[in-house]
Amino acid sequence: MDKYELNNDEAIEIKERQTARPPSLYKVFLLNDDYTTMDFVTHILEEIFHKSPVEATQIMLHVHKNGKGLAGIFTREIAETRVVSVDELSNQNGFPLKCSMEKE
Ligand code: TYC
Repeated sequence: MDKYELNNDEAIEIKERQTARPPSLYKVFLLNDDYTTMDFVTHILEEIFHKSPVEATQIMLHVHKNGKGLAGIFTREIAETRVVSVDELSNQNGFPLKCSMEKE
């Protein structure tokens, strides 16, 4: 962003940054639990995270075995929206499925 200051009747341009900073990225992880069905987790990965059926199944099994797994990497607002969508769809279907967000 440029800033303009008046000095001796002249406008002096002060360059504060040469280039725009790229947005921070956030990892969204799905968390394992004992109650959500494997089918529902796979459905979430396909519908909310746009994974193929094969990849969705692989991620779901990874979460089931290891406790958590990467669903995707997004800018902050998109990551927050995905987390809320998982929460809403899980609640509507009576599952306790949760996800978490971590800044990269
Ligand atoms: N552990 C669950 C089961 O045995 C399946 C599951 C996988 C749940 C991934 C949540 O994020 C999850 N039914």
